[in-house]
Amino acid sequence: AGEEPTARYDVAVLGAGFAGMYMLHTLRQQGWNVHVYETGDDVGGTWYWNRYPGARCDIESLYYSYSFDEEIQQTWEWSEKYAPQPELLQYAGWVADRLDLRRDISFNTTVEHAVWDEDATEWVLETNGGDVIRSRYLVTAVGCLSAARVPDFPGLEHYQGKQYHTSKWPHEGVDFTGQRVAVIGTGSSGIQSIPLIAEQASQLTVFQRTPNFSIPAHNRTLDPAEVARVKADYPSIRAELRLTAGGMIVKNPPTKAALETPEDERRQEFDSRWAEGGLTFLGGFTDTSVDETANAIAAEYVRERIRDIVKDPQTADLLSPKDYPIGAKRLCVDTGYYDTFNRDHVRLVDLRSQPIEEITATGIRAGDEEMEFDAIVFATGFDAMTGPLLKIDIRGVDGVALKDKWAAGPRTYLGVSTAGFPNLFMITGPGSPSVLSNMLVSIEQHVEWISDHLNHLRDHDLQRSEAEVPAEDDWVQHVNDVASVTLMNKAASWYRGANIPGKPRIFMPYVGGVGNYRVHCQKIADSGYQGFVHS
Ligand code: NA7
Repeated sequence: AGEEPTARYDVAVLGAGFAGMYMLHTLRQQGWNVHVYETGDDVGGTWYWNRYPGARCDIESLYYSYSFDEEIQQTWEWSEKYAPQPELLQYAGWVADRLDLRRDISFNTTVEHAVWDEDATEWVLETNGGDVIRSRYLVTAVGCLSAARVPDFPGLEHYQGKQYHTSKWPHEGVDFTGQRVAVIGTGSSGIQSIPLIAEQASQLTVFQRTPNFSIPAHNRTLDPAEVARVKADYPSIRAELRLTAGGMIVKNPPTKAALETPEDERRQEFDSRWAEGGLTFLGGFTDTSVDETANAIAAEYVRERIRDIVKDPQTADLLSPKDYPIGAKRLCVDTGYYDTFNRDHVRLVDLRSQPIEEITATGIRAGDEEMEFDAIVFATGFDAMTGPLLKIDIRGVDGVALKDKWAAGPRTYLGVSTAGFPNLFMITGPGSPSVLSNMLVSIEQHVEWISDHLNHLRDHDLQRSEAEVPAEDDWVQHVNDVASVTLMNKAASWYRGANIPGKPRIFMPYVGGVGNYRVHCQKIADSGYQGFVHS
């Protein structure tokens, strides 16, 4: 810590995705000396990394976009209902140009260590290039799904073919024409990429451990009249979104319970939501996310649709989730996923009956069967929420490592700070709604709340802010309590760390809704930041 720093800032921000970009802009406008460190060679975060075929947002583009700048939201033109990855990346770049963000971002730079220096009331950061940076405040904008994970299949190192992880996709793209391709994993990334990989591959084998519920996207080009209507009404729509549960527009929000609705009417409701498509499929009834019987009715409806689409009954059955409630994992949104399994050159391998024993030099041995592949695509997900933070060696008061403090699961106050780590603020951290919401809504709220907090400190001539343990304990308890009244705890999901062997099983995001969360955070701010010690 005695080393001469390469640079000194008021605020260092880690990550130049939508969160880091807005954090930089906001603080810079408010007169802070702020700098961003980004591993990639440009802005965009999630949309910079996830370049696999079919990568697309599952929130409608008109709402998955910044709302803080009227000119930005009026000027940018979205082409489709659900924006494809290249367009989202282009949007991020365009915003960075307009706001001249890149001049305060160091690209190709990863902060590997962040050590709190109590005497100086500063963070001391060290990058992969060996630069040492001192900053009073540290804001993480590292995302929730950015620590990619390839399971350690035996023999992986011997494989001679090409291998890809969906979130580390080559920038030049991949041509699978004429190749025998394996895709391992059937989460959103698998479900979006499989139909497109099938278009090219001569043979496609999908390795599924757990089937997901997927709802058709019914993606389409946006109708200019609809865009004009939304844009004319943006301020009020955005204000409304901020107070919803998920930061999404739910058409005809639910007024009735599925269990109290006659069967034909219930079916009509599901039919119309299926025809509309997308994440709000479960938005028809008040009880599907809390009542197991109501939930089972919705789940059976989707299984029926799968049986309608997939011609081979055994494949249809394997693709049908049966052992967890619908919605307990984020719904997938697809274009032609189930139908892809009707193609002669596409095969589904069920890992429950035929587990992967080994990756060989030429392919995969599953059960007793040895298969050859020219390429393996790992659509195996992420070490979610805590992974991106714990990749960084963060040490707080008395040198305590964040990974040790969180050994039994993440503990935060409001999802934004953690006791023992003063002047560290997390955007979309564990304990915040983040991954359960429209990320842009969550990001804007966090950025504004954090900057208000920093401005409060500056205005009162204070330099140090730390969450108190009792406030943190209460928040962790509250996050658990609200999760336990839903059915969200009933699936082995990455929300609970269940995809990573040995990771503590704690429900990480806050299910109370972005609206309630926002009101609560505002109350804390208005109280002069109750639960924080300022000095
Ligand atoms: P997900 O949703 O975590 O999906 C990962 C998939 O990989 C899932 O089907 C997993 O099966 C499978 N997986 C993980 N580990 C293994 C092993 N060891 N063997 C076989 N299969 C495995 O990640 P995505 O990238 O698809 O999507 C992440 C989020 O991005 C998504 O929720 C949206 O919010 C956007 P499992 O279910 O664990 O049995």
